Amino acid sequence: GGPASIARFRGALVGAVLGDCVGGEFEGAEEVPMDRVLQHLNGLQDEDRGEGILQYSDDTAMTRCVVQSLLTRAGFDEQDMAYSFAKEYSLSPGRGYGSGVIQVLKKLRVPKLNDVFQPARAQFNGRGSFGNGGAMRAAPFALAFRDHGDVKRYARLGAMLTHSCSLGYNGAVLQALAVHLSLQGALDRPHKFINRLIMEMEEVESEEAARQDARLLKESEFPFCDRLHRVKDLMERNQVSIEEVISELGNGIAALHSVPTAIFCVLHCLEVREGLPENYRGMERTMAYSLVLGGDTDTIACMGGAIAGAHYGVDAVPNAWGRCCEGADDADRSAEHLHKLYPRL
Ligand code: 8NA
Ligand code: MG
Ligand code: MG
Repeated sequence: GGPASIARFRGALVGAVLGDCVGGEFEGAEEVPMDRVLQHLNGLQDEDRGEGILQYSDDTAMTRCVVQSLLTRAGFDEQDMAYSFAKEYSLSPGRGYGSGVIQVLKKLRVPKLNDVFQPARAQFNGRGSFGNGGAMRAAPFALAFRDHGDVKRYARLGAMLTHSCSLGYNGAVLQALAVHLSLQGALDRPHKFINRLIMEMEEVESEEAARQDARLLKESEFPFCDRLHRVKDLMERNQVSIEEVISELGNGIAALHSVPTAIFCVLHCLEVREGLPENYRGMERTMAYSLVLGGDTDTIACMGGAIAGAHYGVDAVPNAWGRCCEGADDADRSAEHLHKLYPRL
């Protein structure tokens, strides 16, 4: 489809659910052999698979809250979104939430809380969380706002409801921007795409709060820009090993160690790659490649799935895979609703 087509919208949200559901199998695993990944993915083709449906985790649970809040409030409403996260957690606490964020979600379970950003600010002795929990749910902001300034602004605020450290919320800004650009067709020119992200993040990371958090955590001055430059270096190489990707970009639960990784997975898998099945197309390659990296596989595949889905569109998601994932149909319908509301030029 063309820029911001309905197929791209649906691909973004279905791709995110797919990544979360198929990635759950390997979450926290240190090393994941490719044959185990392929076995897992091939199992999704079985019409009468015994394992049943793959459940979604916190990534999708919170993404659904973001979508519902953006739709029902027709825009960003921090009180509504915060309460929606808290309610979802209390109804379904066993979705694999990070151990820190649970405390925020419990405090947010008060309707009409005066300052909904306060519980997040109290995390980790006032430093705030740098986990990828803000980034994992950032895709819908790219589907609700057309202007890239709005995408940045609201992705940031939406993440700050649980992640007040700039290394947490700026990961959400980066993820939302990647989905935004992908929706516009920007992945047709991968080098331009990565340069654009670097340029955007240079502006984002020059803010004083970001500089201060980077210093405090002993990161480089522009941590996300630095990682995006590494993504660019890896893109320019013919051969890249899994070990190098992990050591250069990371595969952990920090936004800094997972958002640039997810972006790299998508970029790397735009082309046919050795070691991945020849019958796989871009979407399947992105999923398989995110899983062999190990670590926070559900979240990396979820973020990569959203960016890749916005590029390839929903038709690139194998039907059998979609049918195996809890919440895929729902994500598909939500994407249609968001597309109807997407501001027209
Ligand atoms: P979070 O805000 O609780 O952060 C996740 C974890 O990161 C915390 O529990 C801490 O260990 C650490 N952390 C974050 N900020 C700081 C800080 N300032 N100082 C010290 N430590 C810090 O939760 P979240 O919403 O960011 O969750 C992120 C991930 O956790 C998601 O991938 C989600 O799926 C989940 N999760 C991951 C795994 C895994 O093995 N990778 C397992 C279960 C849950
Ligand atoms: Mg999860
Ligand atoms: Mg995770």
